[in-house]
Amino acid sequence: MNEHNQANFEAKIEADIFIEPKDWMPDAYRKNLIRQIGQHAHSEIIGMLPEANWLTRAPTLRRKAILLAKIQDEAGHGLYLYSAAETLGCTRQDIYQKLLDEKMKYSSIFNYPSLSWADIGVIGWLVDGAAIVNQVALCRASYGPYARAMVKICKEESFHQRQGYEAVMALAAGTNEQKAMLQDAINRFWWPVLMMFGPNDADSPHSAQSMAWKIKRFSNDELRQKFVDNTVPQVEALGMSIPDADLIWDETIGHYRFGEIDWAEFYQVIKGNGICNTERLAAKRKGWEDGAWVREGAMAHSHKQKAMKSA
Ligand code: FAQ
Repeated sequence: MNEHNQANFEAKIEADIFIEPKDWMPDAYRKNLIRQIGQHAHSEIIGMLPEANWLTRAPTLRRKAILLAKIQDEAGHGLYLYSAAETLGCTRQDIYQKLLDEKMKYSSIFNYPSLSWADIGVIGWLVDGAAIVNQVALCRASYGPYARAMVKICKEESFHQRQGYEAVMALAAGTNEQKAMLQDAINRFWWPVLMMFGPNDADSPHSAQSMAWKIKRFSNDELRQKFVDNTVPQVEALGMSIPDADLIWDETIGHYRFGEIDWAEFYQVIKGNGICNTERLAAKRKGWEDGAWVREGAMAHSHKQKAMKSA
């Protein structure tokens, strides 16, 4: 029976037929998906924090309304992804608790502070830009609920990326002070954004199996390269520079070559030792505790409704 199930699963993967929640799947496939989708969901909601830091200080009402809408979108992305993870048999409460207990990760990028208004433009442009490159590939992930969630998320991320670029274009066309603020934000975010794609392929423990299962369609290095190739011309169009002395266009391969990422920094950040790790988790723990009365109220309401229906 198990052999038949395994063969059926492999045939679907081979034929690019989505695996759906009620289909048989290997335990390791399920576990790996809960890990990746859960961490992805956590990233979306932790990612709200650096942007929320600037909500009260957005320079105009228009910028504030856009930022508010973007942050709400990120909450929505978290909800789609927690729901997708739940279709695999975990509970939202369990994986959320694992985030709070530091047993599950979230994207390294959100452990860097948002120090200036330019950071908000750069987060929309570069962070969402990197997220799109990664997530467009995930629209064809082999697990149906994950792939479908990604389609809607990518549409919204495209809006985020465009609004970010529009915000940095305004700064790039502004005063010398505004230009300097933008350059400083690019300098601080460039390398952490490249780290979003994960370790080099040779050091990525999950990649080979995730590629074989078609959860990942492109490797970490392939997606990072695609992001660099897409983004360098955008930086040039702004009249800004990239903080990488080794960055050059290589005509022979048709790609940019770029310098070595500081992997020691990356591993420190994902171990919990980044600039903002403690602050981010403290904010989430406080939110969870402060929201206890809402959960209790919702449960009491639900019990009351059930009792009324069965009466
Ligand atoms: N940060 O073997 P691999 C966004 C971990 S959404 C932290 O290569 P994998 C939208 C990895 O989990 C951004 N940890 O792993 C937004 C694993 O640890 P584990 C989030 C990282 O899974 C914008 C270990 O290292 N996007 O930004 C990172 O095959 C603005 C070994 O790595 C996603 O999550 C990292 N950067 O590949 C929101 C996309 N990289 O689990 C708000 C979905 C690696 O063994 C504001 N995820 N690790 O303890 C993926 O595509 C993959 O999970 C990768 C990593 C590519 C991130």
